[in-house]
Amino acid sequence: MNGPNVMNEEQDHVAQQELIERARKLFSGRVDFVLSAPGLQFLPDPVVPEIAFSGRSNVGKSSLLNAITGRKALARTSVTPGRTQELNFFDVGGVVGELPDFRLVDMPGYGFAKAPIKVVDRWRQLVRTFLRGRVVLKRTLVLIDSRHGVKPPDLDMMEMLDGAAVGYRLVLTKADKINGKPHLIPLATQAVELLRELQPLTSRSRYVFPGARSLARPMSDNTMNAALKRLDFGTDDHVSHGFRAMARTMIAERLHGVPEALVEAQLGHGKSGPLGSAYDRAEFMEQRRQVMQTWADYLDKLRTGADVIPFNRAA
Ligand SMILES: Nc1nc2c(ncn2[C@@H]2O[C@H](COP(=O)(O)OP(=O)(O)O)[C@@H](O)[C@H]2O)c(=O)[nH]1
Ligand SMILES: [Mg+2]
Repeated sequence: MNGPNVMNEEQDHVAQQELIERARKLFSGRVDFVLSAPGLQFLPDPVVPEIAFSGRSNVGKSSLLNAITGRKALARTSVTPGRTQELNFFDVGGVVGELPDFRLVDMPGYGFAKAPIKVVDRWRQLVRTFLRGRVVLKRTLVLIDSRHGVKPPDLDMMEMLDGAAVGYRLVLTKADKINGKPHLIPLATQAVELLRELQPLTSRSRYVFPGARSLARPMSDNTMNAALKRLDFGTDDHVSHGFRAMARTMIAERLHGVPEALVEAQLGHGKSGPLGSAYDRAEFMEQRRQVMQTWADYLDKLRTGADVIPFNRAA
């Protein structure tokens, strides 16, 4: 019955083991620091494929390089952000004295808060020119701190990579430092519709909710509260966080049959105990999606004062 699938899984597993073994052999061979290039005139000749590691200062580039190559201190890991302003090259594979199989490139970090404009400009110039002109650069890894997610400087980096037509993959670091689990919010069809309506109005921004003064920044935390104020709700009456509390109470009181623990899980309250965590898993996304849809339909009903025919478009 499950023959073909089992075969595929086994084949995948074998293929993966072979890859892991090849990587182990490769990295137990030559991995040598080549040079540190503070400017483009110092780059090694572009003669073998290169894979670059990029990310904010302190995100864990050097640590990842060390972990992949199995060396403790190949790339210097530092706790002083923004100190390295060089492109560091490492030969991997092959015999010393001959060309390596490929090179790894530890790129200078970005996003350091207190760097002078001149340093940032120099960084931008170096990285952009490197990305544009480096034909042997096959792939770039963009490291993202899992605790903070994608930040504006990371978007800048991805846009530079897009501009240079260099393919990239995101790597999440410091996952061991995350407290709790990521919080997923399924959207009701109405919410998706509204976002689609909004898109033509904000497509010049990279953000779904750009700032009022600058499209280059996300909306401020206070914008929703300011909007409520303009609607004449004083801060004693209502603040944006109150929508959560309102949902919590009204779903329990007015929408019968929705388990309390499911609502708690959807709000990310992550209560401990057998009930609290029962729904806090990916398998319950369908139930959680239904709660959000029922809630949205109920709110529509309050607004129109009558039952609404639910949207049937796929979210
Ligand atoms: N807990 C934890 N610490 C990490 C991880 N990756 C890097 N670090 C630490 O973060 C700091 C900066 O790392 P480093 O590799 O120098 O970052 P770089 O500036 O991007 O090269 C060091 O203290 C590392 O030990 C990780 O996955 N988990
Ligand atoms: Mg480093």
